[in-house]
Amino acid sequence: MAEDGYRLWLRYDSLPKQTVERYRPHVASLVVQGRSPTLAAIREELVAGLSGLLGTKVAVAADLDRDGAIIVGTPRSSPLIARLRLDHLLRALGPEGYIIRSVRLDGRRAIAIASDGEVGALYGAFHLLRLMQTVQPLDDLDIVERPRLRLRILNHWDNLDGSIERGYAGRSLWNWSELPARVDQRLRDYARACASVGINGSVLNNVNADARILSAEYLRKVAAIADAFRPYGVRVYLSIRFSAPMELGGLPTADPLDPTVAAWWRQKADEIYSLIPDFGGFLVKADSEGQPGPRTYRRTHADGANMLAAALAPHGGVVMWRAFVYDPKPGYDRAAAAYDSLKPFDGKFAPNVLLQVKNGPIDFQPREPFHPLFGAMPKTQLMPELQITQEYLGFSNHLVFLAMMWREFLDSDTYAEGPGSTVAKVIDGSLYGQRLTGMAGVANTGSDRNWTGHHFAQANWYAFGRLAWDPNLAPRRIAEEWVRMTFTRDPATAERIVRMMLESYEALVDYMTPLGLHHIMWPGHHYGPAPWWDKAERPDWNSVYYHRADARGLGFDRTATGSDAVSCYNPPIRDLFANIATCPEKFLLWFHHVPWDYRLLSGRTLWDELALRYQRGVDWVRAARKEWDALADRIDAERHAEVARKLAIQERDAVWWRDAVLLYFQTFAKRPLPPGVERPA
Ligand code: GCW
Repeated sequence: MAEDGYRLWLRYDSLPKQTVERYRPHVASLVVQGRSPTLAAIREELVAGLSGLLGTKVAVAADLDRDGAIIVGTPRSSPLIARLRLDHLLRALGPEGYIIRSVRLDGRRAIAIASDGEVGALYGAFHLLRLMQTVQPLDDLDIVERPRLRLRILNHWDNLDGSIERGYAGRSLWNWSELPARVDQRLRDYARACASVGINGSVLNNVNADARILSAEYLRKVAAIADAFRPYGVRVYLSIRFSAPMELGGLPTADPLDPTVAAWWRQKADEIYSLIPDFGGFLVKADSEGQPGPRTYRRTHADGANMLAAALAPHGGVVMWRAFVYDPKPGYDRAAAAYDSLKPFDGKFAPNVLLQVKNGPIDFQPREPFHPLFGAMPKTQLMPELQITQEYLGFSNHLVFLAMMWREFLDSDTYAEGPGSTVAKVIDGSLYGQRLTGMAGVANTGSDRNWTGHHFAQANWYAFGRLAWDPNLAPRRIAEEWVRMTFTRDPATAERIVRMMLESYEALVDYMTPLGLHHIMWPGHHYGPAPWWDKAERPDWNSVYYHRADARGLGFDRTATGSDAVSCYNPPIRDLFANIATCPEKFLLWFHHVPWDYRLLSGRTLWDELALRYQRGVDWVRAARKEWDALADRIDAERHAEVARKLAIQERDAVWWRDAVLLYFQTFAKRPLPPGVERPA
């Protein structure tokens, strides 16, 4: 089999002989009673997985006829599962939760995978396969799982012409011209991959939405995709264009308080649900970067969101209203813009609305402090939006394991209700009892054979799913699982790759935007450095707006002497950020304009430290290349070579970043590069 990466982490290549011997008594047959598309998917996955891993075809039985069966299902689908009397517990875990337990039935040993819902049973099946793929013991299993967040959703920024905004792995997976007549097999594999990590929703189209997605013609295509995803528990959602009633419906207005507009949306919702009974809902980018919205009619975000929510509510759909709004006005700081526009609406959104907020207040930078809205809207259902695709992080050319960034974000303490009010607790409902919870990730998938362009970018798709399932998971654990499933089961080799992944995030921050720098990428495409950029149509699309370098120093003063955006945070974190002496150095230039000779914790001046960080980033990439080269005989040749070629690009880019940024800032700092920092060639 060509190792082209198509199988992602769902590679079921045979285990070493000893392991097979150990597993065989536990996996003698498979009993999935009942009939439904999801039960069929469970059977298919387990037959492929178990047969592949054990190297012999697993027996499929109708009943418990021997020792060592795997029985899977719900109390309703499977009389065997019903006999375990787990109903009470299963109901408490919900239709997506599951139990995997070693049991005895009629004196026979078995492993039961039980859930109150068929999709939960499917998740349990993937969990069992993961145990085997990562060579865990199967004796005395007693696993109880349930997702901590309800909506675990990929956002595809896919356009109807097949291009993908910020997509670096080929074209869209949705072939609109073939649909609905032909549904690519790949869509099923996409849904399998999503289900294997618990992702249960997919927004198919770009938030910069084309109104035509809601036309009758496209809805039929969308319905065909929904049919393909349904067995795997992946619901379909759509991004809508707020002005669609005008563009599609021919109405003279899209005013959310106009009854004809509301009626148009209600009818549209009815039409959608008649085709897709389990349709998830709408994602909305309104009044942002030129997109239409309620503001045109002097209406508010709440007016807009609630009107759409009312259309979806009778069908159980939700509205994910994006908080990515930032309109320049005099004295404005983009880092406070969304906070200023949305905080006043806390408590004003309908029960089926979630406010979808990016992790940081600017825009998916390599490192940002958490978005202050997470500590400011106790009466609003907040849902973070993470970016899996690496718009500002080297596209699909750089190896960077994003779970590290997401962990930092989720662990951030908002202090909204005193210490320990972490973002994770805000969004999982434990702090405010938020009922509808969720997490969105802007997808990095495309038509490339390996789905994500870089083999290691698959790990970010995987990590997003795992963290949406459980926002408390440790990046190390996620990386270990993924590496063992995807690259190697050899513990020593796996450990070396895991270490690379865990270090990669800080290294990328070092060579791109250390010490709190941000948004100094090339304008438009956002690849590579352009700290000098000052020609954009809006000031806040210029690099110079963000770094504010001058003869005195570097960084954006967001304290009271500057924009005061720091006051969006709660005390004491606000005061910690606001004080240059206590501000974590990773956010120093985010909150402060710092003199070039200011001493950092290392005892070095800002200028020297900055230069050394860039060098450290470059050094890491060089070391990573060596480390990867040393693994050549442990990884299949094809994937090894492909990753090696990407690492070479990463080194080129790290050097480019270091040289461009340092040479540019040196024109202000007028200081020599410290020893240990290479002179640009
Ligand atoms: O990150 C920025 C991107 C835009 C994107 C926008 C958004 C979809 O540069 O391409 O548009 O954010 O999140 O709406």
